[in-house]
Amino acid sequence: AEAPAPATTDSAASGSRKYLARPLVKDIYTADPSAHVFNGRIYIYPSHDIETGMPENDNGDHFAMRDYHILSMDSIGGKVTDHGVALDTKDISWAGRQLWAPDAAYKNGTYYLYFPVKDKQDVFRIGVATSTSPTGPFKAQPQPIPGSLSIDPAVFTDTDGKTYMYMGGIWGGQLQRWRTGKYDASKPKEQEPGPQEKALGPKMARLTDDMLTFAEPVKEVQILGQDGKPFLSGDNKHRFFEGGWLHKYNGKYYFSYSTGDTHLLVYATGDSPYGPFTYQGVLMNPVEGWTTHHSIVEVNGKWYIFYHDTELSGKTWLRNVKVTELKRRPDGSIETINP
Ligand code: FUB
Repeated sequence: AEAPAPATTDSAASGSRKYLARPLVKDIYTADPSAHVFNGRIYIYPSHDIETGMPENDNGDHFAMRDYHILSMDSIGGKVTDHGVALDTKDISWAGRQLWAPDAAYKNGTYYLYFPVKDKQDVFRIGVATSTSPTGPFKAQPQPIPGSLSIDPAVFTDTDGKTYMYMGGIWGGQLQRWRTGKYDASKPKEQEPGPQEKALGPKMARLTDDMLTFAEPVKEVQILGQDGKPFLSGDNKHRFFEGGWLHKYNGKYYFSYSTGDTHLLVYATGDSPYGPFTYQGVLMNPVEGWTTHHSIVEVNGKWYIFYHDTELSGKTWLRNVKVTELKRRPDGSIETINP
């Protein structure tokens, strides 16, 4: 049984395109929407933005979120239900602060919520919580996933049933602090590799069959330019910053991500969930707000991108999730969205 629905927002303008690119909920601030279709219903796993008065800085201290609310709707443009608190930092024994962008998966009767949060030493790790309902409440495992690091978990299950997690983000996401394989707290955001060095890539690993741990050592995902060479760190219109997402279309794997300080969503394609992925182009031009974070999902044969901007508040740390259609050309390439 699903948790009771404390609030509903009728964001629909059924039968028209009016609902697209409008905030999906207005009574709470939401961001980083990871959308999935479970049993024919659309579930959105977003961050829950709140005002905490933390100063704004490049480490993202002002993103001091404490819990998750899961949203659902029966169709794109349908009524959006906010299912209330699904997981709270106080119920994660190892957590310190900052509950950032989550993702979710389903297997054999259990829903898995993957979440990044700083541990008590202020190091981002990725945890997993389980529930028999897609809307929770979720119960967190007593430890973070061993070997997990940084932020923005995105979980992809392939057609053969194997599940992979992609993760990572630079600057406040701390990826630059893992360059030697061990966490080095003395590395501030300025210690991204030098502009002529290879950019840092996202990380990935296959999950074990029980979905709770990694089945293999964490690897770096290779993202290559059209010339077949990896992007340099100084190439900030193309290099990975945060917010990776993997989807599959016509047998190809599409890895999309945010370029952060150049405010773009871009995508690259490959022939395996492990990559390498070759850059193809811009998915979405900059939104209102510092950056956006997205997911891509197929609903009834059409493809949609869920993302956020700051339309409701005008503040970087108080965001609202939206959805719009993703259009592909006959060759599978994606048309750039101007939000
Ligand atoms: O919501 C906190 C962080 O902001 C996310 O982890 C990033 O992807 C960015 O959206």
